[in-house]
Amino acid sequence: MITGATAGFGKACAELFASKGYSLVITGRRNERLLALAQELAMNAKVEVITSCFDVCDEKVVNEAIGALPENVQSNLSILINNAGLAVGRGPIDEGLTDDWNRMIDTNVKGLLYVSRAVIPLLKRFDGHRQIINIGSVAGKEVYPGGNVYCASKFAVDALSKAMRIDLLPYHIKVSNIAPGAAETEFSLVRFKGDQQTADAMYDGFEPLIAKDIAETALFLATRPAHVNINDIVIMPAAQASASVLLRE
Ligand code: NDP
Ligand code: 8X3
Repeated sequence: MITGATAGFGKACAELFASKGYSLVITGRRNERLLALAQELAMNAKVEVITSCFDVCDEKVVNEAIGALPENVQSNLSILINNAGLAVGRGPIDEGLTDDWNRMIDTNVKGLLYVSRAVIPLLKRFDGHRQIINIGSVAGKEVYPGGNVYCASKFAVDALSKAMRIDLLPYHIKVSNIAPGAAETEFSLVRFKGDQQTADAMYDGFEPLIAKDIAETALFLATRPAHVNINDIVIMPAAQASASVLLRE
């Protein structure tokens, strides 16, 4: 199951995992994108693809959507990629908007929790490789100017990855955290509320990561031998040395 499969990392994960023969549950809020992707994957990769359209922020809807998955899917769910997330706004903390703060905390922290709690019982049922891959961020490792609440939400993902690894150890559920640096997806367009020029400027003068880089990382984590878990991986553009140090040429 991949949350946020309608764009960016989630979509690239869906494409790569399907190409390797994984059946998928793809989720997101934009149903037309989910349906188009499911059709494309089913045609090209010939795997079973189920779409489940829901907002991760809505606890009741999350529980209903996961509860409504077909029985054969519920009993065969082996990997959850907690990818759905966003930044909204970037600026000094005292100028922050409550609505932006709520959207980031509700999606990146509470949404990840709601989905995980609903899916973990299914992972426990699966007889085989069980794993949760959380998409954190370099913003969950270091803070940067104007990153405040987004960084806090990703620090929470980092903490939850560590906590899940402890709590789920008895159930042989591997837990991994991927912390990417700057990657060109729809992320900045969402962050800057549709301002394409500002979004594009984020990637000026250097070569950012692309979504496929993260999908390949997720696949690597999911295909380690049974006795190996990669706990945490920070993956950056070669031109980025830390959250706020970029070589723009
Ligand atoms: P995109 O904006 O391209 O994709 C985000 C995905 O999350 C979309 O599929 C969107 O689907 C989904 N999503 C957002 N909010 C919700 C919601 N409330 N309910 C369900 N799905 C939701 O961004 P990325 O692919 O870049 O981001 C993916 C993850 O990677 C995020 O957690 C982000 O914080 C993280 N990240 C991104 C980096 C970057 O530089 N791009 C770097 C480090 C981490 P829909 O709108 O259809 O609901
Ligand atoms: C997204 C990367 O550096 O814009 O998590 O916060 S950054």
